[in-house]
Amino acid sequence: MRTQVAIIGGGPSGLMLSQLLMRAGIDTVVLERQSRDYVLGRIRAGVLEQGCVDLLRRAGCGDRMDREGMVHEGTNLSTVNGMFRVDFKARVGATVMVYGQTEVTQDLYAAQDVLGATIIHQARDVALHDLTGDAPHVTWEKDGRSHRLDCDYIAGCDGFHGISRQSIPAESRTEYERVYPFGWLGVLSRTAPATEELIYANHPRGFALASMRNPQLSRYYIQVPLSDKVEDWSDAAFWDELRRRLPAEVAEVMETGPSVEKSVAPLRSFVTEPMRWGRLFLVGDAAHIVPPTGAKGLNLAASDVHYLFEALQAACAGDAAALDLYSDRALRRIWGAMRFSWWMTSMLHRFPGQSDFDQKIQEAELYQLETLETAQAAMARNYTGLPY
Ligand code: FAS
Ligand code: PHB
Repeated sequence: MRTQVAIIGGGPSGLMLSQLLMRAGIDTVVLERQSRDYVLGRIRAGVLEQGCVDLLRRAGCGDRMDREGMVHEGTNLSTVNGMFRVDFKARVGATVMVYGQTEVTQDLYAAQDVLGATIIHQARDVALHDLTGDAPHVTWEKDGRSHRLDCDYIAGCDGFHGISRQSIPAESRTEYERVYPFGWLGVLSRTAPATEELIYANHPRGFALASMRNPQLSRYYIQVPLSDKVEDWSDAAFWDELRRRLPAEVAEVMETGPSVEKSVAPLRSFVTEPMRWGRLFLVGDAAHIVPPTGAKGLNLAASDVHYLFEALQAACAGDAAALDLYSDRALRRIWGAMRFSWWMTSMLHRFPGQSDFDQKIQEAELYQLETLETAQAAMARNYTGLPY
């Protein structure tokens, strides 16, 4: 087999890149380790920046998002002193789209089907070869046989646990990491959202987040110790703890119900540099991870895709110079979102052993956000998306 761009990973990064390249007349093959149903069964991000929304529309995948997605002009934050709102529209003239990653992935798969994309699922033992040579290629196992795909370029879109980042020699990679001493317990429930917009709650018992997928589907999170497992939390215990952390006026009237999905996710900040090695280009979670507090994970994957698509389009037309700029260009925006996600996480969570001074600094940070328009503008600019 031969293609122009081999894409490792059939999550949002891989599918978005394949869709854009195919629409530009560039041939791709996507290699995905899991089944399609498995990929579509994941519950992850919920908030799309304007840049991600624009990219999905540009890829011809925005129709259902525009019909079913919810445009949010601001968000709420709460402390023990009450709840306040940051108005994105008023501060920076921007909004976000609330539309689940699961739906985004479904729309991308549907669009790829229309284009007749080659997406090989359950590709096992994917390996990358001759990345700095003249014959880059990918091999994998499937149906008891070995397969080979020759290509011009390889996009590593295979997430944090994928093979692509590991295919860059360790001595040629610099990795930056911060692991947070807590996790998020997330619940999806077929209940009406507690409020029209999200609530990020800073509480002495720990962080909580009230989010949603649509008017009948709510998504909630509470900070839990790293040692907690899903089976440690009954639905009743979750709802009780969530109500203790949300503002009383919200907790008293919110609808609860059985969880349709419940999971614990660890939180980390991670970046690997560079994002290019010969003919291999890392995209999305393969290169970076952010704590979900800033709703940046999926959105950073989108800006990586945007930059790499533009560079590959030029390279396939004979101008490979843009490929040399990809890594630095992507990392500039990645570090901006890395900082914001760290800032939101540091401001809103209870850190084990944090001092009274740390607590007062969190309260001062939140008070500035409540009372200073310039502080709100900075948050609004970062939350709705730094420029591409
Ligand atoms: P993904 O991990 O989504 O996709 C990588 C794909 O590559 C997967 O389908 C995987 O099966 C495949 N793969 C892996 N190894 C392979 C191999 N060797 N060969 C072939 N295929 C391989 N972001 C937010 O903004 N908000 C959130 O609330 C949020 N919650 C999250 C919760 C969890 C549990 C996780 C893990 C992530 C969460 N994220 C969140 C971040 C998430 O949305 C990612 O940013 C997003 O999935 C990135 O997309 P990809 O880069 O495509 O990586
Ligand atoms: C979600 O709805 O899953 C969500 C929203 C905002 C975040 C994180 C997760 O910051």
